[in-house]
Parts: sequence; structure tokens; C-alpha cells
Amino acid sequence: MKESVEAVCSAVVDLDIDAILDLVNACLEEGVLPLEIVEHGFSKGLAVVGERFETGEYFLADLIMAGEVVKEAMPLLEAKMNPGDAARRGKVILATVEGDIHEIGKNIVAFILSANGYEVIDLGVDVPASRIIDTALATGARLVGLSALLSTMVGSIRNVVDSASAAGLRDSLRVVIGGACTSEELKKEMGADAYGETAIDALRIFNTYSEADNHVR
Ligand code: B12
Repeated sequence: MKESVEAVCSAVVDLDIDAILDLVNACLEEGVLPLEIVEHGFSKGLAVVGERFETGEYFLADLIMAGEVVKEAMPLLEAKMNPGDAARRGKVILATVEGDIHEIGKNIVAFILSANGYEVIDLGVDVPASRIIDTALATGARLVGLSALLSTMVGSIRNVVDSASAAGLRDSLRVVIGGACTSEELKKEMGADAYGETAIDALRIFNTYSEADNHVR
């Protein structure tokens, strides 16, 4: 990995909010792609922070700070991404499930989908199933991406699937799940349609659906 990207990763691990903007700018000036900074700088650094939290070396305040460090630098990358031709590939509703406030992974998925021609309707975090279904009905969006990081909150995925059935939308709505606590197995258990491990997987899956559903205009 490039030294400049490693430095971004270290700044996330060290919770160094004062250095992050300069380090990310240095990567961009070197020609490093935004996606590489996200995957090998931010995501890798956050994974180490998570491990340190698990071993008791870091506390909740450190998790919060790590989130802030990444959020500080995201606008720099957003400015570099091609805004894409919104709505060309269709509308996607994105949300972190009810009871869960982790947003960084969802924001990365939003960032990648927007840059690749989707109109992203980002409902934020801790989103109840009813709001997702109401939004699908109001906007006509039939692609839904759910982010879940807390194993205690995975039942919220099932609530979205059940609410879609109750609204008569189950056959037309594609529910894709992702986030650290999700898996192929969980997808089956919750009755969702697809599971993606990374934000790139999210793009690949939505592209398949968008083509199959004739969303491409
Ligand atoms: C930062 C962080 C926080 C921050 C979040 C800040 C923010 N603004 O988002 C704060 C401090 C708020 C936080 C709080 C808590 N956290 Co926390 N947190 C993390 C940490 C360190 C990083 C998460 C992250 O952003 N990762 C980076 C992103 C890029 O990765 P990602 O979300 O997985 O997303 C990628 C893919 O999964 C995928 N993806 C994501 N979403 C989607 C959606 C779709 C559709 C698809 C296809 C793909 C996809 O694409 C992304 C990019 O490739 C993780 C540790 C870890 N290793 O995950 C713990 C972690 C998730 N947290 C944990 C815990 C326990 C908590 C708390 C309960 C702590 C507490 N005692 O209060 C609270 C919960 C609050 C709540 N109700 O949600 C545990 C969860 C354990 C579990 N399995 O349930 C973890 C795993 C830490 C640990 N090892 O113990 N946390």
C-alpha cells in the first residue's frame, strides 16, 4: 500500500483529527483514487479501532472520535468524485436500520452509488421500517439498501421485509443488506434479497437489479 494511504490509516487509528485533511489532500495530490483512500485508509483504520475497542484498549469516546475523523475528510473525497448522471440508473433508498446509529459504511455506499448514476434517497440512521416503506410508496423507489452493524438490531431487517409484504410491495422491492454484522446466512434468515460485503458489492448488486428491472432509462 502507498505510504500516503498508510498515513491516512494511521491517522484514523491514532484519532488524529488535526492531521487528516492534510493527509487526505496529500493522497489526492499524488493521484490516489478516492475509493482507495476509503478502502485502505478509512475502512482499514476503523477496523483497527474496532479491534482496540474490543480488547478494551479504546473506549466509546474513541469510537466516536474515529467516526469524526473520517467524517471530517469525506467531503474532500466527495468533491473529487464524478457526480454521475443522477436517476439514470434509478432510485435507491438507503438507511441504517432502526436501533443502529452507525453511518459511515452507509455513507460510503451512498457516495459510490451516487457517483455511478443512482439517485440516492438517504434516510439516515435509526430508521423505522414504516419510514422506508412510506418513502418507497411516495417516490416509486424499488431498490432498498439496509446497513446494520449491531447484531442486537438485525431484527429490524426483518421488520422492513414484513412491512414491505404488508404494503403489497414485497414482490417489487429489492432489499439488499450489508454492514459488519450481516452475512449471506443472515440474508436468508431475515428474508432479504441480497447481501453485499463491501460498498463495491452494493454497486454490483444494484446494477444487476437495475438492469433486470429495466430501471435503466
Ligand atoms: C465507529 C464506530 C462507532 C461510532 C459510529 C460513528 C458513526 N458516525 O457512524 C459510534 C461511537 C457512534 C459507535 C457506537 C456504538 N458501537 Co460501534 N463501532 C464503530 C466501529 C469502530 C467502526 C464502524 C465503521 O464505521 N466501520 C467502517 C465502515 C466503512 O465499515 P462498515 O460499516 O462495515 O461498511 C462497509 C461494508 O460493511 C459495506 N456496507 C455497509 N453498509 C452497507 C449496506 C449495504 C446495502 C451493502 C451492500 C454494503 C454495506 O460497505 C462499507 C464499505 O465497504 C465498529 C468496529 C468495526 N470493525 O466495524 C464498531 C462496532 C460496530 N460498534 C459496536 C458497538 C457494540 C457499539 C455500541 C453498542 C457501543 C456502546 N457500548 O454503546 C454503540 C451502538 C450505538 C447504536 N445504537 O448504534 C460493535 C458491534 C458488535 C456487534 N456485533 O453487535 C463493533 C463491531 C465494535 C466491536 N468490535 O465491539 N460505534
